[in-house]
Amino acid sequence: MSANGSPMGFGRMRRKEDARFVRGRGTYVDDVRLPGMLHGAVLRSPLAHARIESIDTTAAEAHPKVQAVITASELAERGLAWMPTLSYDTQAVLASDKVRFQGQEVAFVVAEDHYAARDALALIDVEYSPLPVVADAGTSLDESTVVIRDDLKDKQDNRIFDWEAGDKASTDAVFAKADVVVAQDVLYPRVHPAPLETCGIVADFDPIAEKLTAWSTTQAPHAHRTLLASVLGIPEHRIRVISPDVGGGFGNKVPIYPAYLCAVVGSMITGRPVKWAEDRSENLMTSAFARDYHMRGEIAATSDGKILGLRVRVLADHGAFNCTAQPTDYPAGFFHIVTGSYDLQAAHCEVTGVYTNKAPGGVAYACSFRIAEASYLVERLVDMLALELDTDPAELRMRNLLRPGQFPYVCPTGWEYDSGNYPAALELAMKTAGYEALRAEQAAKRERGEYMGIGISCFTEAVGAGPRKHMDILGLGMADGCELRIHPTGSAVLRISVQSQGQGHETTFAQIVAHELGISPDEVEVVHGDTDQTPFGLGTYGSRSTPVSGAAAAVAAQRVRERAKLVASAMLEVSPSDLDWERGRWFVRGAPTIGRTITEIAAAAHSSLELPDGVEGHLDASCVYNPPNLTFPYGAYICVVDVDPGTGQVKVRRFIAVDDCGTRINPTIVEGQIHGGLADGIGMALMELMAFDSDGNCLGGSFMDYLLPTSVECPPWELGEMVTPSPHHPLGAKGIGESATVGSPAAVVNAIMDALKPFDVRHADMPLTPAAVWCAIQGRPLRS
Ligand code: PCD
Repeated sequence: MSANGSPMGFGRMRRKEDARFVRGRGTYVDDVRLPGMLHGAVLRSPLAHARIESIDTTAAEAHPKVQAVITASELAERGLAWMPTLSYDTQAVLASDKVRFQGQEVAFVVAEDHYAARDALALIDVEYSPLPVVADAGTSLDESTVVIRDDLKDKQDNRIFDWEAGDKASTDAVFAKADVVVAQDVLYPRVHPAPLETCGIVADFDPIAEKLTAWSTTQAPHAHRTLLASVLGIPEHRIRVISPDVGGGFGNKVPIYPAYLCAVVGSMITGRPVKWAEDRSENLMTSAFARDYHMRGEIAATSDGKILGLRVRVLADHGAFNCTAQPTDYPAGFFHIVTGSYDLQAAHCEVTGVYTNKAPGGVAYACSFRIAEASYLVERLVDMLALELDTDPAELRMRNLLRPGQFPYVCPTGWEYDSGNYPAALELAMKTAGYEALRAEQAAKRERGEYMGIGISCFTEAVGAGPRKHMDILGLGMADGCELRIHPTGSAVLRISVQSQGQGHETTFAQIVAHELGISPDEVEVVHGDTDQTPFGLGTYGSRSTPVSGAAAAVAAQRVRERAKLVASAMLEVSPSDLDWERGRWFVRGAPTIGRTITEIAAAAHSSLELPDGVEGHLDASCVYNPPNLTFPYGAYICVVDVDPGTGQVKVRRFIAVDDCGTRINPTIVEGQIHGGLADGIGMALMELMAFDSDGNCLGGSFMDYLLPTSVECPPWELGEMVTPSPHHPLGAKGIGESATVGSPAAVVNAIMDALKPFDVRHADMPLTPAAVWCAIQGRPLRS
């Protein structure tokens, strides 16, 4: 423990950043105010699909407070009417020929204040000719369906890609010999990351230095700078991206949005800084959504419950532009981890991506690139198989879970799982839940006409993208840099490429350095979110910060320690090979009282002490970490619900979550991450939905319609911990940020389906609103 109670490394400590957050002293993009700053607002399309006949901006330009009105034609002069997406598609920055989803950006007004900019939007006259709308992915590939992306050369249909993984022939073979096959259509509906802070930017282009400074709320400042450089044609060293405090990301702040480019152009035109801050409806209706996977799953097994194989077909609705974010070679992200936590012989999955007249996106909202969809599907299928075999779902899982001795395990679709003890996690969850007693309680209640359900989910995540030999995003390899500077007095500053959106990196990354060097985390300042001050790296998403950037920090600190050993050997006049390390100091082997602390060594490294040949002085070190593999956190969850058959109301009574993310740097932060993800899962299972009508009107444009879970819907979480270190991570740590969001929806839905078993309900799609549950009980289709 340090003087103020912080651990000298891993362990519980309060978050350093909260000192400013709880006092209201955070700095978010909307807090940035620059002298002479102007304000931007976006005119958006009211229609989901229409030809633009004309745009008249005369009246808006005449508004006394308006400085500029930008349309696609201004952008075209700068070659910016269209921009590349993260998935090798193009996206209209401002619509020129057509609008292709409701809320699409049509014009950008720059004015003296926010209100004037908004008012002037009403003065722009756009003439639209409506076109037929494709709001349903299921019809997008029909021959008669209108081609949405006729801007793309020779595009004849709405297909974006066909992709497959696994072995079709061997999968068909295991299905042919199976005793039981269960098949089901399962929808993972369109949801939204809905961070509390919406998206925004302050763009400041200095025409003299020809330098752009962009304060923006991004999860990936360095990648944004590189992309801005290539799109805008400004040399990368003359762009500085500053991502100050970020009020939640959840994947929503990975893409570059059209309005960001408009704000930059606005600043170029006016010579003044331009702020654009999105409102809630804009965020929900137009910025990156998640899921929208229409899945057909089949699971094959023997009659005594040995799972043999999995066959999956997915129609992925990507909206009007393919703006999903995932490594280049994986158009469906990491969906092919769909075999989950089970030992099976063969699997095959096919995914077809399609365009519809809906907002673009498809980001990995709190899952590593589509693992949420995969995990939900396999966990539903396993439960339906248990129903079919009339087996207890826990027993069926126990029978098929991977065994500890099977790691490293290569699954049928090619993933190499690093480590785990799955049966022990499920056992612990069952013990914590009191599984047997719960089943007895359920049986007694059923007799009385009370409907209680118990749902299990065993999930596996794959986080920490990723090894450069396997993945990149737009050609950028997924390694992360880090620089560690040790001051003469022994305190440190750590500069990292990733950016916290609330995860507490200023604390945990300081703890990593503290752990390696034996100093207090209070003596380590973490610098992030500013491309001028930090080394290159791909950013924070896919729970990659700890697996990749955290490893970089550990290795850099280990390099400092090795350098310190050489300096200590000079100080003590012994050979480095005679020195041993204990936390915080090098000492002479066999003479433990003779040693030097890191603080003393840091002073000596900056002093006039004669150092051994080849040792330059100072203790600074850096590292670029290229992970050898992903890390595979996993967990076993049990959810207990009570369902009111009269109203369809679901109450989540208990939630037991056993997680294994390897070494925990800060257990308090880890538990906070799990709590957040579990709440997310309850939200998706019970209430979250981005719905559209057949004209493509978005029905989820505010928090009145798009429901988020609150503490009212959440039970007190019951957490259990397992620690199986990752064998290839320098700290043994795996990511945790998204685990609970991946694992929890299936537990909730499985619990509800279990409760409805007496009504012969096998499956109903999320969100299981009271209406959806009531219709399922009545055996009626749900009309939205
Ligand atoms: N940790 C520890 N230990 C371990 C692990 C981990 O301690 N073993 C911790 C760390 O350090 C941090 C946290 O925890 O602090 C987390 O981590 P990770 O897992 O690594 O992750 P990151 O990268 O950092 O982060 C990310 C994530 C994501 S991805 C998401 S969605 C979400 C999560 O995170 N988001 C958020 N969480 C959160 N939180 C908050 N508050 N906010 C936000 O926004 Mo994506 O892809 O983006 O979709």
